[in-house]
Amino acid sequence: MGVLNVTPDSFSDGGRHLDVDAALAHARTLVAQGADVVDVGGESTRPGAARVEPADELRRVLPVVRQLASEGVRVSIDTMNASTAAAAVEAGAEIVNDVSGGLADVDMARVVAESGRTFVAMHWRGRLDGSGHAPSAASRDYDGDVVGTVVDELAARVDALVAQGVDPGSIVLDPGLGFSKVGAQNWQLLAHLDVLGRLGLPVLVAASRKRFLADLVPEGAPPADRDPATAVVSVLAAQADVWGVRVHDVAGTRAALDVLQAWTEGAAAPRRPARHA
Ligand code: PMM
Repeated sequence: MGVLNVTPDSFSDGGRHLDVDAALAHARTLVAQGADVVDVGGESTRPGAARVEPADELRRVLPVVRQLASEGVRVSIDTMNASTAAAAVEAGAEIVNDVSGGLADVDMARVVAESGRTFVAMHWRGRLDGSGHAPSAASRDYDGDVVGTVVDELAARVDALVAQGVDPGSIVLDPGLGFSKVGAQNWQLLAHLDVLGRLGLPVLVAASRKRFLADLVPEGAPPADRDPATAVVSVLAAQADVWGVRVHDVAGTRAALDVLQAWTEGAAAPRRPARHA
């Protein structure tokens, strides 16, 4: 899954048309590099980021979603707003990706249930204080077991979504790396993806360029310098049998996954019996 952020700071080349054209060009590059899905988002969810009016979000993402879908690209809409999700699905989006897992908008579950689309439900303890995204320090308290707690909270989310009519077969779970988690907690979640997998639903991993990878590169390095680390996470996540990885650098992750594929085929190739074990 390639990330396409259609926010003012991502394609800041002036007029709307240029923005849409630049977004489409980037999306096509992601597909050419091997993305199976393009995840289109119009609201930054970084801590401290201001909320975006649903109407503004929709203006940003809808032309992009519609055009990409018409070109046969599999589109995911990254939104916490049910109205945006509904319009994007109408325009051809096949996946709804909600970092709040349906918690931020009471109408999201209904929209997803009615659409029958795949729903990515991320683990979220976010707090929206009216003006923006404001995670509290308390939201990072997992009583000593981040893995068990996140899995329990996602299981409860699945139950609530299903009770609201969402087909359990359409749900993909995401541990929410970087959202109300400190560095080490992200690594614990990654190292125990199997525990999340025991809920029996597909898993999406979205580690790309996140803060917790910054410790692995020289201090002050730009976020794109986290791409090699992201690609390694993608390989390890693939080995843990996840459904998908959401990344900015599709080319790097694709190459890394191709290595894993070739390696796996090498391992499976027949050999003459018993010269070297
Ligand atoms: N992270 C961001 C945005 N959307 N969606 C899912 N499912 N999981 C995530 O962890 C996630 C997301 C953070 O913003 P970015 O676009 O800068 O990566």
